[in-house]
Amino acid sequence: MERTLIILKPDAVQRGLVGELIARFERRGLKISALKLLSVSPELARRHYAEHEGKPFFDGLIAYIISSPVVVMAADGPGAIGVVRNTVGSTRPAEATPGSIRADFGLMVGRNLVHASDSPESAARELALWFAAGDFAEYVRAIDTWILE
Ligand code: D4T
Repeated sequence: MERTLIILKPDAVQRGLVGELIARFERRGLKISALKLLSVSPELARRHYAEHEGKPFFDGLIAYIISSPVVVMAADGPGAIGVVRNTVGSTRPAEATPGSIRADFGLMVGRNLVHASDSPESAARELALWFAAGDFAEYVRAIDTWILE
């Protein structure tokens, strides 16, 4: 079972899409193991996006992510990291596959609604950045036998 980090970015919160986007992950069969809404500090934003420091879009990216609260969650499931990336769609909404979140709700790369970890290493780093160990709920869903073989 894998665990991945998902951030519903400020545009998702401001546009009232939080419930609809979480529902997509739930309907896929993923299990929420942590969930919170918070205002992001510039320090946390810079640490999260450290790999992009120095790139031309970095300052705009930080300004965007701290501009309004975000909803951050951990989702569990077999192959969860890849499954969530596919559910979210390509970085540039204009190139995303119809049916993915970014294609269905977005137009521009700087307003692409959702972040999702892109590898096991990123997931481990990002989960530790956004959550404390005690934030995760370990539980069984009665419905799991109808989702997991
Ligand atoms: P995130 O990290 O937000 O899930 O997006 P991706 O994983 O899909 O894409 P990324 O790391 O390559 O980019 C991070 C973040 O930067 C914004 N961005 C990216 C941008 O504003 N302009 C650009 O040219 C690129 C490449 C969008 C996502």
